[in-house]
Amino acid sequence: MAIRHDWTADEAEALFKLPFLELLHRAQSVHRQHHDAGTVQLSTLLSIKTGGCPEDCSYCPQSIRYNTGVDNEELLPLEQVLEHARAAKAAGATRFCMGAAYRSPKQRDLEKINAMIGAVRELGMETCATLGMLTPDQAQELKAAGLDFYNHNLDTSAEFYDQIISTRGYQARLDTLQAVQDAGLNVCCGGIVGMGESVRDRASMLVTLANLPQQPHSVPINQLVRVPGTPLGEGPGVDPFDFVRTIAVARIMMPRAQVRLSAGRSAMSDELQALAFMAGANSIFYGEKLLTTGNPDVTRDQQLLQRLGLRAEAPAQTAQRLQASAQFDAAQA
Ligand code: SAM
Ligand code: DTB
Ligand code: SF4
Repeated sequence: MAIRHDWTADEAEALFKLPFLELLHRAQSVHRQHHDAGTVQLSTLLSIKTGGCPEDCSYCPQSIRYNTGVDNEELLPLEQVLEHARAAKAAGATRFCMGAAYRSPKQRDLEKINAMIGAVRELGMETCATLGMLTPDQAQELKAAGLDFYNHNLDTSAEFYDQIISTRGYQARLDTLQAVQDAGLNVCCGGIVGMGESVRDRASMLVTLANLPQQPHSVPINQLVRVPGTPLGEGPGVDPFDFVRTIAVARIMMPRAQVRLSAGRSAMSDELQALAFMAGANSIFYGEKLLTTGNPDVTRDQQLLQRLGLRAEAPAQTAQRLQASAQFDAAQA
């Protein structure tokens, strides 16, 4: 089935407005054409550089502008990062994602991070980093260091973006994504649900993602974690069905992507998470911590997968998936 890059916001919004079970059925059908519906990929996050970020993203506990109790820490030493990666691998994760609270990385930090990437890759895990905005040269450097994925979220629609962040524009996000794609890195890009955006905004963000020259390989759908002290620290929760709808529409519009049920799982029931898998999510963040906030513990997640008869993606499957996706990209180019 061809991948479409000509989605309109009206079409996407119409998907959001389908009766819930109809939408779920369509998403599950697309999911089964492109994926093994019994497998969920596990990614573990580590904040390698926490806090003190100069940006003003309204949702983020790591911005220096908000009083959230998150301290400004140094970049972690290589050995400490490796210890976390080894533990993540032993617990069953196949991807290790290193996050840094940067607007963009400085050259001397990038050199240290390159060494981390090389060492994590030697463990036989997929590597992912999220370090803020990149120049084309920096993206190529990360690729040469052995990076598999770069995470850089659009977070919301172009129309709503300036309500959430004032210190950078949407185009800067798109430019980094282009640099990442040009460097031959796999793109991990998604957004946050629950920041006060409209259904049209959710549709518009997914249209931007799906219509990129190459659709993202990974699409994290985060439910806003309200952190006290941030401008979005208080407010109503999102309707759980609307959250699941966002996953379903992402699945339909980006059939080959790994759609990740990302932040916010600690506040979700097992039944809601099962609905998200039904809607086509096939990846989760796995491990007790996201970057600064909590995540369900591993035994709880292992039990959840077992209760649902789902399997964690095995390392051999991970390698096959990466290879198949590289072949697909080459054929498309
Ligand atoms: N500084 C880099 C950047 O902004 O691209 C990388 C790290 S940043 C923390 C990565 C992503 O985490 C954000 O784009 C956002 O989607 C997500 N995130 C941050 N705080 C969140 C929150 N409170 N709830 C849900 N997602 C959040
Ligand atoms: C993504 O989309 N979500 C992750 C990861 N990419 C870097 C981060 C979620 C952060 C949640 C808030 C925190 O723990 O600080
Ligand atoms: Fe900084 Fe990233 Fe948080 Fe924005 S989301 S404040 S860029 S760490």
